[in-house]
Amino acid sequence: MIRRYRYGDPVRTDAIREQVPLTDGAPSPFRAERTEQGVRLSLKLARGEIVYGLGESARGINKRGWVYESWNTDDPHISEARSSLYGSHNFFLLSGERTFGVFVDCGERVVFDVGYSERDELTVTGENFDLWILEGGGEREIVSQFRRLIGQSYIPPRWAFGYGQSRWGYQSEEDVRAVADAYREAGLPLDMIYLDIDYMDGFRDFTIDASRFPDFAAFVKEMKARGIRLVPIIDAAVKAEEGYSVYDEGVARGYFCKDGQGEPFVVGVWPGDSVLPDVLNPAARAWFGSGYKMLLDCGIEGFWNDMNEPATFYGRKRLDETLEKISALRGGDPLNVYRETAGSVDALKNNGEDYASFYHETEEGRIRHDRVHNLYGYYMTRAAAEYFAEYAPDRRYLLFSRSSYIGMHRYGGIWTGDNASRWRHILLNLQMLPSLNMCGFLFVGADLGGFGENTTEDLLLRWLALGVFVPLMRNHSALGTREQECYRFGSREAFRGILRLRYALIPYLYSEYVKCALRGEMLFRPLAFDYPEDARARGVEDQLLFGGSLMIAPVYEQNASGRYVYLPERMKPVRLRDGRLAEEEPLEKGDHFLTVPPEEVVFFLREGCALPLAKPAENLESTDLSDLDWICFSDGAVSYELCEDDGESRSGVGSGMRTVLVKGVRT
Ligand code: MIG
Repeated sequence: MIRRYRYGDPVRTDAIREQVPLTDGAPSPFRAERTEQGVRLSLKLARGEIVYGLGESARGINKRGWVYESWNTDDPHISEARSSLYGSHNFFLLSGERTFGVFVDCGERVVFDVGYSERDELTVTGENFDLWILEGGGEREIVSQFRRLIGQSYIPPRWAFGYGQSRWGYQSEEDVRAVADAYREAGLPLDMIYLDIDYMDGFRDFTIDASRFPDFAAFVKEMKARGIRLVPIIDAAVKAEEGYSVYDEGVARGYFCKDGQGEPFVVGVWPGDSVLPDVLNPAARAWFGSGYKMLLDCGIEGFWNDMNEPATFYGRKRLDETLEKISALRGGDPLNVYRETAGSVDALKNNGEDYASFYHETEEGRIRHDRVHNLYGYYMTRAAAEYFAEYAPDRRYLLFSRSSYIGMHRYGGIWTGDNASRWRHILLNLQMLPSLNMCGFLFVGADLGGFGENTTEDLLLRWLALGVFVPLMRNHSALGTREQECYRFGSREAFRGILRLRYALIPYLYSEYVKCALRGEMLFRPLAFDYPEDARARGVEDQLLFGGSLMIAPVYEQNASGRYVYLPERMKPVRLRDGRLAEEEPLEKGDHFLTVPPEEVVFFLREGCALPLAKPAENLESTDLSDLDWICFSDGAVSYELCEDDGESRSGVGSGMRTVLVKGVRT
């Protein structure tokens, strides 16, 4: 059962695919009231009730005990203290005596106080929004209902499930070749190398620095011949510079966001003074999307969209005013000068008043940015996806974004932004997975090894041991941090074993992914979704069900020799040791301590289930998907639904479903 209520006058988001008439009256079980902060919905939380959801946000799988604010923000200091990250995913699910889903649909600021101000109260505060309440069935049914409403999740080409190496700082062809060579020499599989902003000419979108990449198309071809695809970054802001064709064209057609006087609003990002393509304007969106052509023509098949919160280092007007203010301070009390200067310079970044000073030309008319702020990354990514569909209608492209909103899950995936090389961030990575899946985002991943700060070998091994199960598997790090390509470390064999495990898992990962996308299901589920009667399972925050057959329980603590795992039923451990997968004796329902050195990976096969495995290979192309091995946990025959589509056409998605009967032998 679905109810929709409207508060204020929300701008259309295009998150929802199906229209449902508005309901009148009180939105039970919420109490709705007008407060100074806006419309406030509230309800009492019962003891033991769980609040799942909110996509990309900090804290646990259960969101209780914190306050979350939907306001897409570029701030690289991710921690549990944060309320806003890069995306806004306003769907949550209450689970307990009552089970229902809630979606707060709007592109402006919304605050979710989930037992922060009052431990037993949940409040949602916003100004203009559609409120959706979904009831009927358990957690999985409600999620599927929601997923039907928001439409089918993006399905990337199969090669996008390979392993990719990235780093902010690869400057040239030579740098990229060196990475490819080192991976090959070390016998480590690799499918992608990502290009960060340095490949561009002066950080100008849709350009290539010819001094570092003299023949880009030839280079793309050369790498592809080695089985490696290059995946360039695209930044949201466009350099404001006369003579640069993207800028000139956009200005001539009025396709950049404008200030109150109708002039392009100037902000600072990597290229210096820049302007923001008005991706909420359909014509401007089509135009910006067509910019990707230049790279597609060079043979590029995948992109990552960055800085699309949109991130701003400064608003140009505010920068000028701030400089004047600072000069006027000269000669004053030094401590005061310092404080005022530091404060006002700091306030330039992602400034809220700047976000309230420029406008979009949408189908609904001229709209101030802060009313649609959380939609910008979504529409930038949609611009690319819509163009790809024009460029090559039946082809799948790899596409993921930093900023997002529900609805974007139909067009691309996301990476979860600038995490750091900290142990806690492995757990955060795990805890976000089910929340993101609920909101439709299946193609997701975190920067493995950590983006900021210096990684260590054991941290990277442990993080990869989670990453092998996650659709977007990318090792990425920031300029100036310790280099963290897998070949930089001593445990060659261990890295090789873990990366090859990824390739062995591709038939399973890909099949489960496609099924979840087509059927509106979650690839990663909290234990309680499958074992609703199990009180222990409801409290587990560091294990997940992965597809239909597996449960994962990675080690995420430094120096741990292993970990306790809770089994909600009898399961069979499968262990990667010395580069080989081995089945272990089944373990009974309950708590078990498993010893897992950093060189090993352990996961669990559910009873009555089968796991298809490819022979480990050097990359996806050389992985033989027709010659599978099977691990089963059953006395008799088990069936498994394998997806064997062509992996690259859009029309072929799902056509390759085949049910395989495998004979199990109970160990
Ligand atoms: O202001 O392009 O999250 O992945 O390496 C930093 C440089 C800009 C932020 C992205 C990160 C990327 C970095 N970018």
